[in-house]
Amino acid sequence: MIEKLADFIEEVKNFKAETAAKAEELRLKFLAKKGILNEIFAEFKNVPPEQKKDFGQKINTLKQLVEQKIQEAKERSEEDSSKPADLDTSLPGPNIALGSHHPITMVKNEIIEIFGRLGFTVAEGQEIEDDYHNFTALNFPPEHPARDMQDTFFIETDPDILLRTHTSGGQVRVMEKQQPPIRVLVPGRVFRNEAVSARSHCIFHQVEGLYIDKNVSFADLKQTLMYFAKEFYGEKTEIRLRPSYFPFTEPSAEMDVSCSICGGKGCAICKGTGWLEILGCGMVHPNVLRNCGIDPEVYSGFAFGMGIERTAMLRYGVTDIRMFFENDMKFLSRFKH
Ligand code: 2NM
Repeated sequence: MIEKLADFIEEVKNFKAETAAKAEELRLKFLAKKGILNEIFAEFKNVPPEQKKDFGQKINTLKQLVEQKIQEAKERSEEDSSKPADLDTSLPGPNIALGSHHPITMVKNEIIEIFGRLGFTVAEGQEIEDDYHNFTALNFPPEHPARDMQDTFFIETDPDILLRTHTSGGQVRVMEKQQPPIRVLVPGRVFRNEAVSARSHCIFHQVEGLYIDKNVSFADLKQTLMYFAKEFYGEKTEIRLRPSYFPFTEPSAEMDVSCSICGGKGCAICKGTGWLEILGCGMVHPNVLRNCGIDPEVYSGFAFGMGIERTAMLRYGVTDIRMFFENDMKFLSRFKH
């Protein structure tokens, strides 16, 4: 009997409770009511007195071994259910595909940020405008070519409603509501009835700015736009203004910056001129101020407008404006950082 007990101890020592089912088998075999341990206890009374001590110790050893194996199996199965056996938690995790801002959004935000430092806030305006806010209030004469079907998308059933051709209507709405001082940017999508090509699109984005207060002069306009140019294109950037014409400003100008690609020497991007045309600007026409309920005898102001696509094309070396509207993942992933 003593030898049999020693064999059981050896058996349990070598037993590997790999699964919960095998541990249960072990428990049933040894600890159940009709299990081996109870059988051996029953034998105890037949053991000769001089072997009783040794026998008793061996039963205890066997019982503890069985319980230990079952406990081990239980602990292992708890670990297994919380993590797969072959997971190496020291390895780096899988890459999570992150999106990125659209290049138009990035350029728009940078422009807003630069003018924000000068106290400009943002107004949204509306994409569907009426003739008054898009043209009439802005001093467009009744026969101006921009009012033509050829240039503007009108709502078919109502010739008074149109898709805005610039965001200036948003500035008109700010002026109508608020007396100067006014410092506001209106970014947004605009629409022109034009043929789509690599250089122009019928939908594009603009940021327009407006500054109105007492004694605002053309010198303020120049300094403000020079600050913007140096912040956006770099400290070495130079600006020049060429006379131009817009119905809503007088005088009007177009602003060039020294070519940031060649540093002004002349290259393919600036077509050998050393200059890039980036925005239109001018002093707000007195008629516009008057139309919006601001007294031009008391207040003056400047305004400017720039195309975001054109600015983004120069910044990122994009040669076809249509790429901004394609949602091509290969193109867009270039702007991840
Ligand atoms: C430009 C160029 C020059 C402009 C004018 C106004 C307003 F509402 F104040 F009259 N907003 N934007 C303006 C002036 C826009 O874009 C090339």
